Amino acid sequence: EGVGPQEYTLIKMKAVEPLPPKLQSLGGRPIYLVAATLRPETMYGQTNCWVRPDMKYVAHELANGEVFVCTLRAARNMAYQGFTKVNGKVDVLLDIVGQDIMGMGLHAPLTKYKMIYTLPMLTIKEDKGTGIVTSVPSDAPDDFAALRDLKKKQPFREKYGIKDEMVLPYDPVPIIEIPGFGNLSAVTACEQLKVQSQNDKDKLTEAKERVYLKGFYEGVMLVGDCKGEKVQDVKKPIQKKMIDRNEAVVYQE
Ligand code: A2H
Repeated sequence: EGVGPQEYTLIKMKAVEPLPPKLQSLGGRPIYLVAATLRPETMYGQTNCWVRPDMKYVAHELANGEVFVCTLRAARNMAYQGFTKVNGKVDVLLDIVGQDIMGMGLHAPLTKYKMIYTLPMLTIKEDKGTGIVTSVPSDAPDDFAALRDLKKKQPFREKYGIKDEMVLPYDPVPIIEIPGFGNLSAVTACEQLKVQSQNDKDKLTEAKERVYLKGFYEGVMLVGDCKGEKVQDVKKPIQKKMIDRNEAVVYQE
């Protein structure tokens, strides 16, 4: 990081009607919450989508008529990457905050869950990706800790208007085996380090260090077309499969 642009896969999560009140003026249009990820091969394990309740987002229109929800900062980057009608120009349709799209139903690619929901994550950064993050609690310690916080704390769900059925039925899905960490590496690492919550910053950093590199070199897929193959060999083919189905696009920043 730091030198030259970082390539992300933008995962397109399609809004399911009925739309939340703040988006209702866009009814009938193809609306996507878009999440930047470095791990397209983990999309089999998506359980929810993270948004930050107090963060500003925009709904903006692309050249192809689709509507993307993300930060204005990300929308501006997209406008210089051929996403919009006029190069460098963002067509903002709506200004919203995360809470306006909380508890929203989405269809996400590759996951076994028919519908997933937007849930609150308070540690999302404004200056990275789209401000929308897809959640894979099996393989991302941050996602596991944040999902467990919501599952454990009813008042936390209530504060953001999250219904039990948007959280409680969703469990980490075994999708990648990492030697020494089993098939739910983020859960294993969080247990080893006794991570208490999503705010346990130092322990989460350590948990990530334990699993990410090892996962890249030694992880093996347990699901999908690439079952049995190594993580480092399947990133590109799985990214391509989603792009070909109009479920993802490449995004740089
Ligand atoms: B990754 P890097 Cl399974 N704020 O996707 C906080 N985190 C953000 C973010 C933001 N604004 N935008 C993206 N991210 C997360 C999957 C995943 C990710 C797995 C394992 C590791 C992992 C599922 N969440 O990231 O600083 C997104 O989470 C490892 C760092 O550019 C994105 O990929 O390296 C990753 O951070 C990009 O972070």
